Amino acid sequence: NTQNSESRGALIVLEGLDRCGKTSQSTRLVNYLNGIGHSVESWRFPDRNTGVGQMISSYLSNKSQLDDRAIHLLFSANRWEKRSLMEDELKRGTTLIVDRYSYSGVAFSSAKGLDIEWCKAPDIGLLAPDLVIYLDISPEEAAKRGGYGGERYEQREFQKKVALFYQKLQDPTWKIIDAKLEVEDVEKLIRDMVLDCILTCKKGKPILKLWA
Ligand code: FDM
Repeated sequence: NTQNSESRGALIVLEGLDRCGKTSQSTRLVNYLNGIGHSVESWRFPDRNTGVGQMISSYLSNKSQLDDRAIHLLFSANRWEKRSLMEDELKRGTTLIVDRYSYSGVAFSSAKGLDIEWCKAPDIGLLAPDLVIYLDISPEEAAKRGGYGGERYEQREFQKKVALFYQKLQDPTWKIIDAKLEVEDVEKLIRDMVLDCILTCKKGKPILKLWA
């Protein structure tokens, strides 16, 4: 095994309001990185494939009702159940491009009126992202993009509140991109940030813990 123990992959998270373009940007990014020979995987939270994920999915599609705190903890558990696999992949040198993470967890639950510190607590100690790319779009602009789907939370007034809580979560690992730019321009900005981050991680930047 010639893999240098320091040559790890990067944990990169894409965040933003519904319809900011993060899912299509994440697909483009993964294709690009694959094409230039990087070891990369596309991830997303919630991961609806686990038992916990199925409970979350049923809640989001309004097929079940859950207490606000209970669903918050399920979203967090859904990240914890993937934590060690994520760490293994990073140590193996794989870069993970993750569509939503703890910031969604805290922003969406806080927007319902739960205390922000209470919301952060269960995610303390998860793997900290090396880079968070926030695709910045106003709730008004997002709503213009063909309307929202039928899932819970896909409503304009609620998205406005979510945007305010995202702002409170910004830290030095965040890079903010204007999501109203042309798709290709957003893509180019993301590529440059990501390549830079991958290099820093390769050079031995340690894996840190979130909000610790
Ligand atoms: N969401 C997502 C949360 O409320 N908490 C979380 O921890 C996460 C990861 O779930 F409305 C919300 C955000 C969104 C919904 O997300 C489902 P996708 O990206 O549409 O699957």
